[in-house]
Amino acid sequence: MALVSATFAPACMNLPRLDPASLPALRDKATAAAYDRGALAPGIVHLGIGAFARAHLAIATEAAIMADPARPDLRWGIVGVSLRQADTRDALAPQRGLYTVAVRDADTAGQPRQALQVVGCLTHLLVAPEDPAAVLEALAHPQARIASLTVTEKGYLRDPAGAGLWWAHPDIAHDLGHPQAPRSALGFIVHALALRRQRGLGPLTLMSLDNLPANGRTLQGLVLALAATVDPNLAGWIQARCTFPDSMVDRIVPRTTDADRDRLSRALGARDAWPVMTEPFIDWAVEDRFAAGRPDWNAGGARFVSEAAPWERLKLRMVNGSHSAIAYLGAMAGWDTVDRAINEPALRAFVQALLRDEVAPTLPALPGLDVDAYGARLITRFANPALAHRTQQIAMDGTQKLPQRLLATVRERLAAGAPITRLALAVAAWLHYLRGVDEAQRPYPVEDPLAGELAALHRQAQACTSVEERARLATRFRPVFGDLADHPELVAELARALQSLEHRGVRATLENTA
Ligand code: CS2
Repeated sequence: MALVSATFAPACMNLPRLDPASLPALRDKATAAAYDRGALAPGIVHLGIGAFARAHLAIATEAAIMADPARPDLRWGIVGVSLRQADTRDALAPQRGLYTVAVRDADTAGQPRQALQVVGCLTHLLVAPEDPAAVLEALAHPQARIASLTVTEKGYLRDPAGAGLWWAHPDIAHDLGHPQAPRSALGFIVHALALRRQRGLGPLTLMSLDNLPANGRTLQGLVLALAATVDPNLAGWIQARCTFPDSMVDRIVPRTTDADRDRLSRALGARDAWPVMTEPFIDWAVEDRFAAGRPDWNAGGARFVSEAAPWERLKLRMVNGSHSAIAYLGAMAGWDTVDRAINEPALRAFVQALLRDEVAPTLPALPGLDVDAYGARLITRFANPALAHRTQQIAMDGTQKLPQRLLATVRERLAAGAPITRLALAVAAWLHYLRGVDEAQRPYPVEDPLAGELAALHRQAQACTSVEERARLATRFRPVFGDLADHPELVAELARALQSLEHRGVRATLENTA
């Protein structure tokens, strides 16, 4: 399913298309690239060129290119790769890769406002299934220095039954047999690194920008495992020469809607087929371990750190943990967007207490970080009325998200004998969500790479005779709960929360829990 339809709302149909020729006329409405785009080298190949990468990596890269306006750093053009669909390329090719980022929030009177920037550093767009050889060549280009990824949690093909690569996944089997035409991000990386090695080219930095703990090291483990199967010497070469920095990325980037495109195009004075909407906030802590140089991303708000793990933990548990809690509770209660949900006093109080009492105590002290202020700012970010971030969007792929967002915190607190009531309610909200119908009986699809397994779990749960039995059964779902199966306190807390969600509903449960 295409994320955004290829049609335009009629209101902006008469506007000229955004492209290099239309740029000069737009400069009073948007800031825009002011360097020679044609001279950009293809220094970064980005796998998964979705909205997030275009509002985060590309914005920081654009700033880095222009850090010294007298001498733009032209090494860092981005080649954007879509691993599945052609829609991004179809929308942006007629615009020669130009697109607009709208930074949205509300003014002091609560009125939505936006600042527009036309981004120039995305120079090429490739669609992997159409032309896998072009993707391999982009990664094996002599001027490529960094391969970055936002392929979402499920794109790493980690084995749901344990650690390591999911050898049984059909894409892995396919990629081992088709070095010239891989399908997975891992397959492209491994076979492109083999080409670089054969051709005597320099190494790449492989940089994951996904919301996974130890995202770089995780990627490294998976790449090396696949490479060792292809050729043990290749794995050795990668190990010795390439780097895999860990990073924490943070920016809320909801899916662009047709209404967004229309409104943006009218404000810009040119039709942009696929702009990106985001918040003013941006954060990025990345380990300074680059095998072949890097842009001066400081200029775009990045921080280079020696160890990203504490920042990842902070962000995954505070931002993403509470985001997922809001998503499941909000979706069930019919609160369609995050700002709508967080303006419910009971939900806001619940999230504040969750962050303060159950998440913050598990975080390491970080230099210069006031965790209470971080939490307060997060609530303000969630309340941004100009984003309309849909709870159903965040609810997707729960099996891939819950372990690092909520259950890692649960595990630590249980080990320390600390209460988990609010964390358990968030997890129970996910279990409750799996029934596929909200409190107003509106059905929705449960989108998850393990949707089949979840449907089976749900069916088995229906046959249980008590809520305790259902909670215990749920904790045995290994991809999410791992070694927490049958944990008595977790089972008891989940059962209590489920009982309340099912019989009293989201609002009353929250009023009773915060
Ligand atoms: C969200 C994230 O969709 C989701 O799962 O929690 O995309 C979130 O908006 C970003 O990680 C914020 O940095």
